[in-house]
Amino acid sequence: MSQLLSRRSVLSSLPGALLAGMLPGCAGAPKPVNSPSAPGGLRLGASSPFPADFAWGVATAAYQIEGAASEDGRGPSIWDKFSKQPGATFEGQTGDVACDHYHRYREDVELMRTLGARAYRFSISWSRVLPEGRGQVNEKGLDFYSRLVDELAHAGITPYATLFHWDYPSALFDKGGWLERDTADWFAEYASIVVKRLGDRVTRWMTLNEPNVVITLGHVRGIHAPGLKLPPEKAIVAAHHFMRAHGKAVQAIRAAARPATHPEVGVAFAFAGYYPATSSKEDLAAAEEHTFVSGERALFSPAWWLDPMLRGSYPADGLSRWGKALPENFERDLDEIHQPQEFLGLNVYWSDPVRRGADGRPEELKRPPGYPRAANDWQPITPQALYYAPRFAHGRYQLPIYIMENGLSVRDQLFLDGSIHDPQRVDYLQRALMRLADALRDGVPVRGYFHWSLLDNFEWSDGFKQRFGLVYVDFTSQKRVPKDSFAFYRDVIQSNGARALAPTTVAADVVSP
Ligand code: BGP
Repeated sequence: MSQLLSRRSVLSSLPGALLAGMLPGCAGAPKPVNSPSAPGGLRLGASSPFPADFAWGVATAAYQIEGAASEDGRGPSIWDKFSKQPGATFEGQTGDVACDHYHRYREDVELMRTLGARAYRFSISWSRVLPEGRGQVNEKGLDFYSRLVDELAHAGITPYATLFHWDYPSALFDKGGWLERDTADWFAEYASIVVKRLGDRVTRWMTLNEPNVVITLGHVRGIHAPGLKLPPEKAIVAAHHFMRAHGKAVQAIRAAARPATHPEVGVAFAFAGYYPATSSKEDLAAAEEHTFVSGERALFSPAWWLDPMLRGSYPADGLSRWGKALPENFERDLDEIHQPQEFLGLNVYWSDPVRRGADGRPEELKRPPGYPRAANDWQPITPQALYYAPRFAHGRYQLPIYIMENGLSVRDQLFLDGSIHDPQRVDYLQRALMRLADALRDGVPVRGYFHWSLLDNFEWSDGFKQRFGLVYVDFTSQKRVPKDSFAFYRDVIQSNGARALAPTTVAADVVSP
């Protein structure tokens, strides 16, 4: 079942209670809108607003690229187990070998050096470091990350490390996983071990990647590991523990890091916000308001997760719907969850149009038939998300923003001339960066952009079917071939963004706003 269900169809297939009030209210065709500072149509020679120290980067995650699943003492994670269940992933594919990055990391760092990447976001496999999730440390596992970090230093690339990118240790899942309150302490212990070993060279840390996706797809819909189909009331408890794990890990990172290294800590959140259907002030306000509604869709919504972490309280609308499901005395945990962070990481792939409805409430709109989409179907082509997500997130949380993931799945193939031509990705990347530039021009402090992904990789329940890389990977030979988008992004980085804003005729209306 699972691989046929697109992961982003999540919102339309949640259980009844979560679904109510979430479907598009109307099929009215929205008028094209342009971002406030950048009218569509012809753009000529816009100047680059990207700061000189902008973190131009690429992103990956451990289980999706490393392989070496049972080598050098690594313990199993829930993804090792889940991907081996019949029907769980596309064609039964697993991350056992993936991109074999564990053995080829030097080659991959060299690719990044050629790209001119200034920063690399990768994740650490918890069960490679602690095969049982806690207790005995696997030094060989830590050594791998230490070698990787040294290699990055040689190449002049700044490491941005994520401590948890979905591969929860199986041994701890057997002890209750995110439903168990102690999971927060287990995670903080692990964070401390990693930071003690790598913190002399790694100073940018993310606690969690997309906890809202883990809970929604892995604990409610069962299409991601661990494959649970919990009632939403239980998932609310698991989400609360996730937030406590975040808070405790932030404290553990700061305690384990040497203060002189000035560690910066944040979270990477799947930020699926909304954009205004027209350029009217009313629609802009409706889109912003709707982005932070939690209520019925609490488990996926930014406010449900980020308000406790960054403002110290659950949002009122979500609380009135789900308050009874929260653990007793949950208020006592809020100080622990609410920790100072240096930045907010957003993973931005798409967003939906909203206008101010006739009844004064925000109203979601359907897209016109034939609206362009990525190869994975869940991602409509909406580069304007790169303007509105950082703008709205910064407006509410007042933190510097990083785009920690953004990219496009394309049906890439090797052409007769030996190259991988991926004009869709090049076009998308340019449009996305133009919108991000608009956000910077409008004063949003965006500190970096990480393209998902460096390499084609194991895309969770879609296996190797979805290709997101700037580098094509032949999964039989493990040969890497940089795509046309690699060369484009290299030029973008070299020109500090100017290449993406170079004189171009933009058919803004092709993808509406
Ligand atoms: C994000 C994940 C990434 C990556 C990306 C692409 O949600 O953080 O790990 O997988 O999405 O999406 P998918 O793998 O669903 O195609």
